[in-house]
Amino acid sequence: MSQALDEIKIGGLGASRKRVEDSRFIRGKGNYTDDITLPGMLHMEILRSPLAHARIKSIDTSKAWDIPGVHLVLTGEMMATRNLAWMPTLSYDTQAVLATDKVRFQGQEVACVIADDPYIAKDACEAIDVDYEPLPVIVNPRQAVAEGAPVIRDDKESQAGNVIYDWEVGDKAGTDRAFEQADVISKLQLHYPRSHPSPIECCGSIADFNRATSKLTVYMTTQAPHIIRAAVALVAELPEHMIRIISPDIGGGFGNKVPVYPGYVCSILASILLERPVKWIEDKSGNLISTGFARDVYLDGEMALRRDGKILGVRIHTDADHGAFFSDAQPSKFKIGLMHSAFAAYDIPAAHLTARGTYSNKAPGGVAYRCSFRVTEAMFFQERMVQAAADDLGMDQAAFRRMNFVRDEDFPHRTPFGFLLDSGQYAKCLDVGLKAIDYQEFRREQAEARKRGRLLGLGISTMTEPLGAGNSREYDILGIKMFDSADLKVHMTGKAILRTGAKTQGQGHETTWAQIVAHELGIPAEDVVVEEGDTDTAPFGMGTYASRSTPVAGAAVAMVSRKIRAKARRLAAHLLEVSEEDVEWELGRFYVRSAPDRGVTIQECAMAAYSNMPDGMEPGLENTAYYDPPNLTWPFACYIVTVEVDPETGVWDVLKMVAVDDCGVRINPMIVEGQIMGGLTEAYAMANMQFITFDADGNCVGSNYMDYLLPSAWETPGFELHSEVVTPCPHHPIGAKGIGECAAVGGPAAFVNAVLDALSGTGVRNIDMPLLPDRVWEAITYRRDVSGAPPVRSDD
Ligand code: MCN
Ligand code: CUM
Repeated sequence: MSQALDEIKIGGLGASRKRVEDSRFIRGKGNYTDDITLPGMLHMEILRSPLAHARIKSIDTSKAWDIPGVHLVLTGEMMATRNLAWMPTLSYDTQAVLATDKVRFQGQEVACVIADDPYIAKDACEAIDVDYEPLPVIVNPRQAVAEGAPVIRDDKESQAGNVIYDWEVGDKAGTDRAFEQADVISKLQLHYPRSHPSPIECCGSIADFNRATSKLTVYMTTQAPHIIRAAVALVAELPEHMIRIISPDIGGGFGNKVPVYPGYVCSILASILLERPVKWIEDKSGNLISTGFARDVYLDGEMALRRDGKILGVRIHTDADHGAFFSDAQPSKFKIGLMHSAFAAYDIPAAHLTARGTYSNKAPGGVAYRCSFRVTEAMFFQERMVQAAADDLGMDQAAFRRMNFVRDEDFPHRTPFGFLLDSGQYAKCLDVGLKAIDYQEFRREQAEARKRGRLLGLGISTMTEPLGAGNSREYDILGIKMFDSADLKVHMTGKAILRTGAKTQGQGHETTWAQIVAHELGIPAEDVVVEEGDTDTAPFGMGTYASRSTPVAGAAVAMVSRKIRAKARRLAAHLLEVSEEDVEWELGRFYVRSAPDRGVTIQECAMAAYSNMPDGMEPGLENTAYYDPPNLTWPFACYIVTVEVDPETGVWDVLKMVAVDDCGVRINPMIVEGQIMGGLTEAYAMANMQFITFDADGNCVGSNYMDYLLPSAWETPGFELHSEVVTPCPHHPIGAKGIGECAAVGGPAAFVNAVLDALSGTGVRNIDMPLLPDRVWEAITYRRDVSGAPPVRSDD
């Protein structure tokens, strides 16, 4: 007689449980870095360079020191005396903390003032006199490698020009052969513009050095607190056990809060020097102009095709503009992130990728913005290229994809670049999408509308994405292996606290991790409190990015719960006075196999762990699991958009968008849908309106919300989501795959493909994002491709 609990009722796997964190967020009771005030706290502001490239002739801080309420003025020269003027980046480069010799991008940190309040500090920044000698400016890779180009990184002895790396992966000879055999060769070139994660909360930190205890506590906006602790220990040469990093509530990260920024370092040094807490909170333009840029790559590819539509091979070349410092957070084996995940969803015999990275006079870029290390660029190019190739062959978009997909029976599938795809049902996802958009009917309407001069278009984007950075054999950041952890303590009354090495920034870990515990142990989710982000209490982990939390930390949550269950089983056997082999488990309860009525609940086992354990058993019911995943997880998505383009104005409207996401088992379907809708909104923004670029002088266009547009509910189209395709991840303990970035990665190509489909027959192959009305209008009117690469043309 089964007494198993109803999993959905206890908030287990598959329950659309309301987010527990929202009860504080929607009441305005969140605890963000800027909400924290410590006794005696001072405030720091940063002086930034107005110029993109200039030699610093002198910095006069005397007037700033004279302002009442100013406690400290930091310059690069002072930082240098402590060996802190430069810091290492996550890609084995160096980055200026405060400029000493030159400024290398507009918005670069030049000096800091620490004062009684932020207003005094800001005024004092303005009182600092910096004498700059302007230098020629580089804003794109073409200029970077031009003859006679100024060397941006003349601080590095080994650096002759502006090239950071030349890198390649894949099979060159095999790919060349594929091209020799091709009936048709299809080509495409485009620029994926710089974009910015732009979380609502800017970056910030409060450093609190206590001389009496020698302990440094830093509250800060970081997605990876343990990595920061290691970085502070190594850079500032402080003992690691005397450093405590606390990431409180984070108002959105989206990748912006992975890197180490100069502001963090300066606030730490200031607190050490002044022996008082020092708070730095970035302002919006500081955030937009200097932190966490993504993309900015030029992609140039070609596809070898057989007449019947079979893809024989692909070549891709990327030119990446990294800005003044190469600071990408990415696995150290790869120079251009996981760009070589491009075309993974398609069964392609041969592929070759070359990549060149260059410096420019722009803020350090290459941070992943809602993308697992350059996957966004890879999938965007893939889906634009696939559309172009189908068009060149005169083939149907959907049929071309279906013909080339990796088939269900071919998993695990090795891509030509070496990734191992775990599982998927690609054709099924596509079919669900085509049905939902009513594909044949739309094509008929489109042809009808054409006759009357109306431009309708349909864009498809289908992709699989590598999510969940680990396994430790292949993935590391600065040599630190990528795994993650969970620590579960079950108290005697059966309530529990769970901590992981991940760090939620809005994804809802406090809700979903408890659901995994509920699924594994039958402890109701509401009885499990989840805590992340404090290095003094959380087990070591690599943090949250690359949608790695569910694939790695989430797996650790399942594994630690299973360890707890194993001990609880021994306690149950003791309580039931039978041997362990005679004990069976059902959700929340152990029972005697031969007498199912005789059982004990997990809560009774918890009580026994503290009050009635068998002789020789270690008391308590706690454990920790470190999880090193065997592979990445490979979710699949099919996004289809229909649009109407106004030929008079170039304005385009979304008629309908459908999204079919297969992320394996969904822990919390409502949260997954929220992740998809948020990602599609960002995808729409990138395709339609977001514009961070640079004029010829290196002035950043888009350092404010008048120029860099965030879509509101008013602009954002409706999305129709489909969840019927579920391919459990074969190597994840609960079958889940990551989802946090899929829609932002796969979405943009669907919009762009739709607009270009509306323009089919005009000869226009490409319009660079964002597809602003004037660009679309120009393409329609002059029947030519439109590039958005900097310098922006208005300043040509
Ligand atoms: N989930 C689930 N079932 C699955 C997969 C995920 O229920 N099969 C749930 C997870 O438990 C988690 C959420 O969905 O609550 C996202 O999970 P996952 O895909 O593991 O991604 P992460 O938690 O690692 O989040 C990182 C990802 C990244 S890298 C960016 S960038 C991004 C994103 O999440 N930044 C975000 N989504 C964001 N959402 C918000 N609100 N704020 C951000 O800063
Ligand atoms: Cu890639 S942006 Mo997220 O990985 O934090």
